[in-house]
Amino acid sequence: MEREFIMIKPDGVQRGLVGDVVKRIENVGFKIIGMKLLKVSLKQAEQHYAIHKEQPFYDDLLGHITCGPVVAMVVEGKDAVRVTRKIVGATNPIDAVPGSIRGDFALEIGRNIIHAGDSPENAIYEYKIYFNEEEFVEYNKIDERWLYE
Ligand code: D4T
Repeated sequence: MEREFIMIKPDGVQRGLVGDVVKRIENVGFKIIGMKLLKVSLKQAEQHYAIHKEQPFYDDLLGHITCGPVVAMVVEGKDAVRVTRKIVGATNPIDAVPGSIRGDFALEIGRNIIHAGDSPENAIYEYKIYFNEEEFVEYNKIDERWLYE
């Protein structure tokens, strides 16, 4: 099973959207194996967004992700990265289709509610910034035999 890293950003937490986001991730059948509320440190933010270091929006990105609590999650499931990215929707909410999280809840690219790893490798890189392997809880979900052939 693939793992995906998801973060509900400070705008999502402040707007009371934690439940809506988690519901959509659970609905599709993914298993939550790690979940925490935390305030991202500058060091964590720099690691997380290292790839965007040269971008003009980098400072705003760091400022926003560190400005208040976030909810960090790791989920497991079949094609977890590709499916989560579909549930999340396009980076710019203008392009995110209705029915996706960003399409339904966001208007601006710098306030797009949620982050999700864009490849299995990046998801692992990112969740290691926020979680130790020992924090993950392995268990069987009762619907697994009905979700998977
Ligand atoms: P994240 O990483 O938040 O899941 O977003 P995406 O994977 O969908 O998009 P991204 O890495 O290209 O962008 C990271 C983050 O930067 C913000 N952003 C992006 C911004 O504020 N202005 C911009 O022009 C771009 C391209 C939004 C998401």
